[in-house]
Amino acid sequence: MELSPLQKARYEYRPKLPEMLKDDIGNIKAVEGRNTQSVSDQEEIEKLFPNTYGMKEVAFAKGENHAEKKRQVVGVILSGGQAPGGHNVVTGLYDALKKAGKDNVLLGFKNGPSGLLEDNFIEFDDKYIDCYRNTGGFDIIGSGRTKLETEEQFAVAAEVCKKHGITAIVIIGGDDSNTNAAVLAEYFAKMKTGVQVIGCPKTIDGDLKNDVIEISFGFDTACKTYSELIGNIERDANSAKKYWHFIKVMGRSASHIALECALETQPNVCLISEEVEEKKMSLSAIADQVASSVAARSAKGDNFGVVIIPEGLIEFVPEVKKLIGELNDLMAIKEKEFNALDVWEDKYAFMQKNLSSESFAVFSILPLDIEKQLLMDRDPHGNVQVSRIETEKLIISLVEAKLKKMKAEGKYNGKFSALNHFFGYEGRCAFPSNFDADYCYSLGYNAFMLISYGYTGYLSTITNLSKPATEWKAGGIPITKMMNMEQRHGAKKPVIRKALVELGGAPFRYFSERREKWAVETCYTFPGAIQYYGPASVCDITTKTLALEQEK
Ligand code: FBP
Repeated sequence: MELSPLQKARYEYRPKLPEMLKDDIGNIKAVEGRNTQSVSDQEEIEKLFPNTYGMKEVAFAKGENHAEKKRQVVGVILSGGQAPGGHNVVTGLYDALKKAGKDNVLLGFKNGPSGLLEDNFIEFDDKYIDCYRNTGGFDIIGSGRTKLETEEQFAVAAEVCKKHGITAIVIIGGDDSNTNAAVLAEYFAKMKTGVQVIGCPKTIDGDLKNDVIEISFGFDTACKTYSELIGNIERDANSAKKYWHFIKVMGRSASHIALECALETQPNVCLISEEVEEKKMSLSAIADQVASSVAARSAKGDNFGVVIIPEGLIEFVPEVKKLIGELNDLMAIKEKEFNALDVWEDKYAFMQKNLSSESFAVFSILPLDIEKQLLMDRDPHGNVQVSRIETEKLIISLVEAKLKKMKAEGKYNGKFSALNHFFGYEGRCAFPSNFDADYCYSLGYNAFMLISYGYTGYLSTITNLSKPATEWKAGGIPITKMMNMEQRHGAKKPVIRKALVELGGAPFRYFSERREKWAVETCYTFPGAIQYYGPASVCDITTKTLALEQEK
């Protein structure tokens, strides 16, 4: 494989570890804290996890290692969407495991959780691992979205583990994958397989966070990648002074990415889905908000601007949420009947017949392309795939209609020429920033420490992240601590609570206190490309979201 100069240089980068993990593994001790309980629904969750509920928080510190010494055969799985730094979780895990014992083995299950069920893996060695250090992507073993959730699957997984003498499985995933990791850990404990399960918090979306997970890995790099591009577009807009750019950024549900990009680049408008839901804003109200910025800037002679739109927006607009809910249910029951229809007119008539009159009214005013996108294949959970809906084009068409009306009423007399962009996949496999490279390596290294001390059903945690890496703290938290009961596909299930943008939180407050000015004036800021070499003040900074959340 031919290597780029940066790739070669990044192979040499030595990720920073928290101080307590730097020592010889023989000098790292586990210190147990308080017993834990789930964030809510304690009784129900305790009943569902009799073997793994209520376990203690763990912190690592310098001191004599009192773990039982045994040969470890660990299997690792990358689950769900790619996130920068995933390779470093694997390399950190590998390095710790080999440091603890040369005959320890790391197996990588291929293409996500299905690799475990299909007994499809590779055994890592130094040569293979060294080709993936500090690089983006999940191509070291591939990823996938197969869910590990049924007893039949768990039984197959137990067989595969037994066959290879596997002592622990590390699942690198988001909220759903780590929920499944907890269920698998409980099953392995109940069946006395002796196989431990440890999770690592991954997702660019940033919605796997709580009082013990300060940030999920990949969020930092993905936001910096999108912010670089948005800053470049802002500069282009301010140079040419002739386009309004509508930029959708990824984030399946939560608007953390959109908000962080707005804090980095100060666009004219950034929509926040959680606010749209809270204020029950209709599509028309959203279009009004954008159109008023366009009109105010135009009145000053500025017929250009930048709008950031979170990927999940339309699912938070009450009227569209209702429509999507009905469509998901309809597709779950009548998908075959619908797919048998060839021409659009018949599909449209099918909708008219099967949707409620309110939802059909919303459906019928959407542009044709959006109507078609809403009817595309569902994801494995039966949900609409929002990354494939061109919300940015929908907003442009709604704003165009508003401005036309305003022009007719003599309230606007500018020029509106709009361009659309979608930044999502561009950021998921970028070379991890120094922050993500260090954080991920530490998460993987620390996952091995949890394994060596015999813990199961834990998530690897690295905290104090707004401080330099040497001051970071390493530990573990029982996954059940983060759970509550939620209605999922017609049944109540124990799940890790998804963290949406908090409207009372410091990042949103910072944004909302400034956005009126940004809407009218040109206040753009240009973060530029991620820097890997140079002063720490440029290379090691984390996100504004984390800095604001941890500001005391
Ligand atoms: P994860 O939650 O699995 O990390 O994935 C997040 C994400 O990148 C979302 O932002 C996006 O909506 C989705 O994946 C896209 O999924 P796919 O890769 O299947 O197109």
